Formats: sequence, structure tokens, C-alpha cells
Amino acid sequence: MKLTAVELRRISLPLVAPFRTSFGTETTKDALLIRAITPDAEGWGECVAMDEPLYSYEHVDGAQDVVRRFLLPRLFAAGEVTAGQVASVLEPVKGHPMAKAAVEMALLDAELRQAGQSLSTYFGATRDRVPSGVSVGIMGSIAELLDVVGGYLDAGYVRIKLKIEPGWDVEPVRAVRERFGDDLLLQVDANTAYTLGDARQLAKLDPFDLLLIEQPLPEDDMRGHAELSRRIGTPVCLDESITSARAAADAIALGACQIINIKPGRVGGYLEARRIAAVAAANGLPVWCGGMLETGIGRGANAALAACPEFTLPGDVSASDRFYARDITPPFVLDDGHIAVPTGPGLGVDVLPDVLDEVTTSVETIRP
Ligand code: OSB
Ligand code: MG
Repeated sequence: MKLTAVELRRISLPLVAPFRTSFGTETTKDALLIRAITPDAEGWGECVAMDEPLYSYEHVDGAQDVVRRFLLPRLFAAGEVTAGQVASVLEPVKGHPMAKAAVEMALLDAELRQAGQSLSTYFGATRDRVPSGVSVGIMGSIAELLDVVGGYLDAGYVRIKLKIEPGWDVEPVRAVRERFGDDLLLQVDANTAYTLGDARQLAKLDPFDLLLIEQPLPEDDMRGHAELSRRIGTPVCLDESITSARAAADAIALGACQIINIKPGRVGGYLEARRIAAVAAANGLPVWCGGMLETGIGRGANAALAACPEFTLPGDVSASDRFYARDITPPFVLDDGHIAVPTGPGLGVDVLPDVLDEVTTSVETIRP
């Protein structure tokens, strides 16, 4: 693909309700969208970096700066670049996987649209719909939590993930188990809020038969996760720590995780995400597709990834209305607890131009 221009567009979308995790509370989504313009096709990428560097060190203003100043000049200088070559062209720039992922995604969309192939076909996906799980924020009270979880179960979600932190762990899990029963697929996500010294507290989750505990310890604490895995009964799943296929192979070799949450933005793109799925499958580990409050652009791509055969656990690919009353694409909806995988060329989702314009806060066009 020969890029003639790249549009960096910022949008702001209000969330239907505040989303509280151990690292902060979100009330609006400020996303960076990347539109790759080539003579034959256009493609969209979504950067999942958040407002503040609290989930990972990236943040959306910084990602835009990195794209503008360091990534696009390298891509322009490289001339004709396929999506598969983007990662190696950008490899001299250290880190910034979310910025890189968004650029690669835009090129991949353009390339596949031109070829008339869907992302799911390109990935070798084997399903046309994916089971949908939902990530439930930390609430002000157990009563409120039970109401919210009940609402999601009534909507049809097949798996519940509770955000936890010290002081909000065993009691909410116990309450949800007691109210909704032993058959409910239930897991928790700590977003690095604990230390190995909390192993005894985390072992108190053992009786509740959780599918997994996601990222209890700091991002760089691989040995801690390996030790914790020996001390608690709940399987450990890594999110923040898995930054690449190499990191995944290391974590598996160390025994730091038994399950992996794959998020394309966190690992530098959908192509690296596919490689992580392959590494996990070769080692017999289940994987699932995480989420970063994506708009319909990223949500559709995540559904395609989650439809690949390695993804054997329900992911955080929820319906659009879990976060947004109005999205910039036609909404993804729950059908019998599932989300349909887009079938059209490229990402297979079409941006609604009027909504996009209404929620846009800035547009910057960069040319070679
Ligand atoms: O840790 O999985 C996470 C959202 C933002 C940042 C990190 C995480 C999350 C979620 C929500 O849990 C996932 C989603 O539904 O998009
Ligand atoms: Mg997580």
C-alpha cells in the first residue's frame, strides 16, 4: 500500500455509566482513530491508549505524538508497505505498542478492503459469532453490584468478570456466587492491585470456583505470578504482563500464567496477537480476547480475532451498549449471548459519517 495521507482523528464518547477499576474511573472515552488513505482504498485503525497512563504507560495524547512524529515518517519513508511489514518498519521505535497497533490496523483494513477479504477470513477464523462476556466495574455497594450483574445476565451475557482491588474482592465474589449460582462463568480482574504478600487473601477466592484471576500482581512481576500460581487454586491469567509473543513464551515457561488475555493494542497489533494465540495453543494454554472500551471499529476487529480457534474462553467482546448509547458504527448487539463476527471486506464495519463528525474533537491530516 502506498499511503497518500493519514488522518488522525480524536473523538469523545460519553460512557453509559462510570467504569471503575483498581486504577481509576472512566466516564468518557477519548479515542484516537487513524484513517489510512491510499489511491485504491481507505482503512481505519483505533488506538486503545486511554486518557491517562494508568493501565499501561501509554496515553492517548502521547500515542498521537508518537504516531505523528516517529511512526508515520518511517512508514512514508519506506514507500510501499504491506500491513505485514509495518511492525518491522516501526521496530526501531521502542515500545508504544498501542500507537503501532493502530497504524498497522488501518493499513490492514485498507489492504483487505482492496482485496475484498474480511479480517476474519484473513485470520482463519472458524466461527461466525463469539460468546460474549462482560467486564463489571467496582461498585459502591454489593447491592448495586448484584443489580448490575443481574441486568447483564438478563441481557444474555454468558460470562461475568468482576473488577477487584484490596477491600473489594472476596465479599463481592461471594455475593455474586450466592445470588447467581455455581453454574455462572465467573472470573476476576485485579489490574495489578496486589502483591505476593496478598497471596493468603487471594487464596480466599479458591472456594468460589472462578475461571481465573487476571493480572493480580504488577506488570513486570513474572516470578511473583509464578509463585502466586503455586499458592492459590484459581488459575492465573495475565493481561498487562503479556506485551509480545516473546513475553508470552517466557511467562508460560516460568509458569507465571495458565491462561492469557490477548489484547491487540497491548501487544502491538492484531498480527502479534495472532502469534501469541499460536504460542499459547502450542503450549496447551487457553486464551481469550480482552477489550479496551473499543468503539465499533475495534470491537468488530476483536470479534474477528475472538472467532479464531485458539480462543476457547469467552472474551470481553461485549455489545456496544455496554459502554456507549451511541457508537460511531452500527452497534454490535447481543444475540443469544453472542456477538456476530463482521463479514464484509476489511474490518467489515462502516463508520457512520454524521455521528463521527458530531463526536470528533480534532482532525489532523499528515501527508508524506
Ligand atoms: O484490564 O481488561 C482490562 C478496560 C480498560 C482497561 C483495561 C481493562 C478493561 C476492561 C474492560 O476490563 C474490557 C472491555 O469490555 O472493553
Ligand atoms: Mg485486564
